[in-house]
Amino acid sequence: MTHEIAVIPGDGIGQEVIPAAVEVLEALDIDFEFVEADAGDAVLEETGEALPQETYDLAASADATLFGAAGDSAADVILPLREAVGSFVNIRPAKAYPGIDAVRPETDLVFLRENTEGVYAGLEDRLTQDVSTLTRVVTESASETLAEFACDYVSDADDHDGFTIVHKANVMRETDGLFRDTVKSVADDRGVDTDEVLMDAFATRVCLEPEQFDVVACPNLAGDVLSDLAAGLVGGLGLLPSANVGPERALFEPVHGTAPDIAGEGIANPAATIISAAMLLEYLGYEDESERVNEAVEVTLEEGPRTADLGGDASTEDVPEAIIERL
Ligand code: GGG
Repeated sequence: MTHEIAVIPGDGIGQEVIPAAVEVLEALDIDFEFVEADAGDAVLEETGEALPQETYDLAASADATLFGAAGDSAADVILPLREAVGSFVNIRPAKAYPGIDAVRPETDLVFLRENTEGVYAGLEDRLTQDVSTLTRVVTESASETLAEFACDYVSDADDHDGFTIVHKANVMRETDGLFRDTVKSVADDRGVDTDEVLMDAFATRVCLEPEQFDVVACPNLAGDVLSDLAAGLVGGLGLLPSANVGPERALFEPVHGTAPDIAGEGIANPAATIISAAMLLEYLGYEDESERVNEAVEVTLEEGPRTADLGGDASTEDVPEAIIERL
């Protein structure tokens, strides 16, 4: 059976890390049809549209999507693309790898980030020259959907013992109050253990003792920010993959953005995108291939070649070559 994979490199280093991940996927004996499409700042400048309709339609119909990075037009690119695949959760694992210099080598976390609402609902206004506003949306239904997913996620694997609800319900009483109460109530009904931590306290505690945490369910912005913080604990953003999962489709992307400071130099670390491709393989049912890619990435991170962000001098292209040799 052929799987259609939408490939959307986006801006900046997305143009470099996506071909590296596609190269690894092509090296596997799987019937993939890759269909490339444009999105982002460059296409916005050319056509006046950051996300052409055909790119949206492709993501909405492909079996899975591999996305690179969004720049200034992120709100008009990645948010609608997540909507195109119906994604309700952004899974962001953050773990330290053997041989990589990490601030906290004991880190092994998975963020389950609500992916449709919160402050990313797009409800912003400029009322006067002096005043701008943003409406934060939290619904019981989206919180329930995330909670059901979190319960399934921790129940499906042997190595998770419940999850942590991260919120700021002591200040955002209505919105995060609803989020916390709904997630807790679903977990209680399902017999899944939870604890809860205020998001500011979480930021400190995860830096000091990341081993206290495992699976974290949180609102949209908190998940975006706290996973970047966790990247700092494990060796940088070049190591964090993600999956935007919906009921029937999913989109996979590195957590990092466009990295304009190094874009075009051929030195970007493709590891996060290749690990995202391994998540895509698992999602489509290719568990063995996914494991093989993850193992080859781990060996390559440990033994090299490594890009400059990890202390090496390899080019972006050197990395998939080494991974493919080790598959
Ligand atoms: N590949 C990740 C990416 O493009 N990040 C840019 C960004 O601003 N993302 C916001 C988000 O993940 O919600």
